[in-house]
Amino acid sequence: TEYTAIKLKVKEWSPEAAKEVKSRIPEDASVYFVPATLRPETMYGQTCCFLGPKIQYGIFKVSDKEYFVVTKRAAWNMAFQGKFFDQDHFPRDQSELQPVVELPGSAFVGTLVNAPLSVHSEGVRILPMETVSATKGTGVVTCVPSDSPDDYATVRDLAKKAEFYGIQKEWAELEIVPLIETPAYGNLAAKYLVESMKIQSPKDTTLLAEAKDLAYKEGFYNGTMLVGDFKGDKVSEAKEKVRSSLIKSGDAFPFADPSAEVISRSA
Ligand code: ZZB
Repeated sequence: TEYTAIKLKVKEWSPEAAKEVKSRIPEDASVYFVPATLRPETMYGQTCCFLGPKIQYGIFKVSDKEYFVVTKRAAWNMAFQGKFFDQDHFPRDQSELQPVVELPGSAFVGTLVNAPLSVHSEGVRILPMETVSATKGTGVVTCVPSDSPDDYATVRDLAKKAEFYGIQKEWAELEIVPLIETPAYGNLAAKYLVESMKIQSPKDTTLLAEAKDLAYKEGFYNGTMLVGDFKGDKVSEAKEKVRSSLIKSGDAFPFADPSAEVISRSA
């Protein structure tokens, strides 16, 4: 699967992560959470970024000034795509690729990051999502509740049970702005599908997989951009343009996940 990896720069650590990071990462270095997405054209609508609370994440050194937060598995894949080592050096063993810090996703919850292109330029929070897969992409998932049914169901649940999740309710309640107009599902496809299919919770995985498939197809084949530099373009055309522009600005890079479990479709 060919993803776009997006760089979400840390603005303020959660207290738990701050303790671990303090002595190990230089003050002047930038640390990025790096979600892998198949929908770069939806980055305008990012409202938070998800980690699996029980999944282990590493902070890996890219250069003196740059660090990435991803799963070890993703870092290993990135190492073969020119990250972390000198150009011609391919690591032979995972022991060559040690994280500077290793923590479960739960420790990062509450961290404030800058999400490129997002209308929420003040930043978005790292939040927990139980259904993140440790063996797909980077294990980091950027949240676009307008167009991803899983994300819509999850933020709704997080806001409803904020205390249970140990988060501030408002972190899960950033405004959901319309990004894409579709003939079948209106301009908030995920909300429409979750409500009309009566999806009750993020655990309704069978229905959510079906909703995701419908949202992908309708968005890609029939969607029109409502925001951004390519407003008015068909999604099928805007997708590649937004991707190129994010890569050109240094806010993203191509990332392949050859070993990802393929769930329902090919990109
Ligand atoms: C932003 C986004 C916006 C996404 C959207 C989807 C949609 P797929 O199709 O199964 O290959 N994702 C990435 N990594 C993981 C993970 N480790 N665990 C759980 N979810 C993950 O999945 C690719 C999409 O699943 C990615 O694209 C990411 O969410 C999420 F409007 O990024 B996406 C209709 C979907 N819309």
